[in-house]
Amino acid sequence: MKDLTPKRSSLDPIEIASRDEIGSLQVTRLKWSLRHAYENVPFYRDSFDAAGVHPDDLHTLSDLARFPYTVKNDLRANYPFGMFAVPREQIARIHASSGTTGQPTVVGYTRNDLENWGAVVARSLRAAGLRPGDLLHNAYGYGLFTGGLGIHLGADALGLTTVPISGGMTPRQVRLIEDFKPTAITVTPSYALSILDEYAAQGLDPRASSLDVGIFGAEPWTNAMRMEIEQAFDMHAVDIYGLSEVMGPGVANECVESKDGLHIWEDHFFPEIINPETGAVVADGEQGELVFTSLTKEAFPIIRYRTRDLTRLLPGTARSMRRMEKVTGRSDDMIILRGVNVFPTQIEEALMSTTGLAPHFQIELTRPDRMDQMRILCEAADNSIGASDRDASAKALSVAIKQSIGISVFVEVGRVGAVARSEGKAVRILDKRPKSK
Ligand code: DLL
Repeated sequence: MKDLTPKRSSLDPIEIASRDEIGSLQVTRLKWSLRHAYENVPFYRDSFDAAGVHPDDLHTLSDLARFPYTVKNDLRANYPFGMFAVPREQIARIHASSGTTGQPTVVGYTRNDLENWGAVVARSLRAAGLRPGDLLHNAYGYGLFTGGLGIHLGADALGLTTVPISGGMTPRQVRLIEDFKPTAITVTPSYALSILDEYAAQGLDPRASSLDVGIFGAEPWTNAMRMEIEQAFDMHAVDIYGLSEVMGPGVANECVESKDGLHIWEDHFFPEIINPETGAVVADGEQGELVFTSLTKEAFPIIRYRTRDLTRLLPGTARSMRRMEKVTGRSDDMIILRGVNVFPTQIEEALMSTTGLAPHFQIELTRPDRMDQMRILCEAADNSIGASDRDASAKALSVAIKQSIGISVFVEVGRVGAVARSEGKAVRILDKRPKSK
């Protein structure tokens, strides 16, 4: 793999500024953001008033803990434009979450917001090893989802040549990678695996492709998956994180030279980790739920937003800004199986350590006889693997899961193609348990 470490002189000065400098910028910006939200969004005025706090009460970063949290339901309750802090005419762009569970969540950006978004995504792509003139194959979905258009903004800001292919039509993805010879691909890790399958289907060698780096996010993925993808494509695989409510992709990104967690672009997004049960802020280094406050957003300021993503904060390494560890999962995706907490990422890790299996999987939950059961649907690495070897792999995986997580599960290993493929975010959990009333 190529050394893609960016030149220090190409970084934004704030990326390598002292902690004092970053902290004082954050205090100044936080004061602005709290006031902006309070004065322009009735929801924030009401919620601050109800909590008995005022933007003037913030003097240091730790004072932020006195302010109330914002949750997804607050955004839903203010559908569609109630959380906007500027008149609708000043909104340059609207994105929305797919809203699988009812009301979609709508977010907006002013022109300045789009510029800042482009700047943090450009910073993310540069951290991943890209430089002006590189060719990018952008396979995140374009549309209301922030992935495609968000990456595109950053690619423009960095000066890349962008192929806005979006997700889907997998044979064409391979064709254009082979013909256009991109340096990098931006895509969900699960869709990268579908593209990898298509390489095999076309009898092409992915290691011979032009790709030097893949920038993967929008869903949890493990270091074991990183190794698998890096090995398969002979390229770097780095993690990009973000969420629509806070901006979109580019809230945090891994540096290609260290790959040790994602540096949070703390000059725009202030992170906290809280205990999800008590709501108390926990110290850096401790696991919990990630909470973000925007520092510069005009159209859609977001104060202490509970992301439901579980991780921990770590000190800076390749950059001065703090890192978040790879996300373990969302609290909503945590399965409690007979009293044991399980995340799909733990299943992924066990799967990757078992031989003879492809990296695709789904988790099916059922409740026969009032007891929850978990079935892991996965598939053989290739079709030359016969039924008895597939059974042996199934056994090996259930033993690995029993040993590492402590739960008994059924494993079904099908032939190649048995598991539904993703073109964007993978659906990991099929919950077939009766809905509790
Ligand atoms: O997924 C933004 C994005 C697009 C990030 C492309 C990276 C690349 P949403 O659709 O609002 O936005 O979903 C946000 O996805 O709260 C996490 O649960 C999950 N997520 C995003 N990035 C990662 C990641 C985009 N790198 C939700 N690792 C977040 C784990 C991630 N989970």
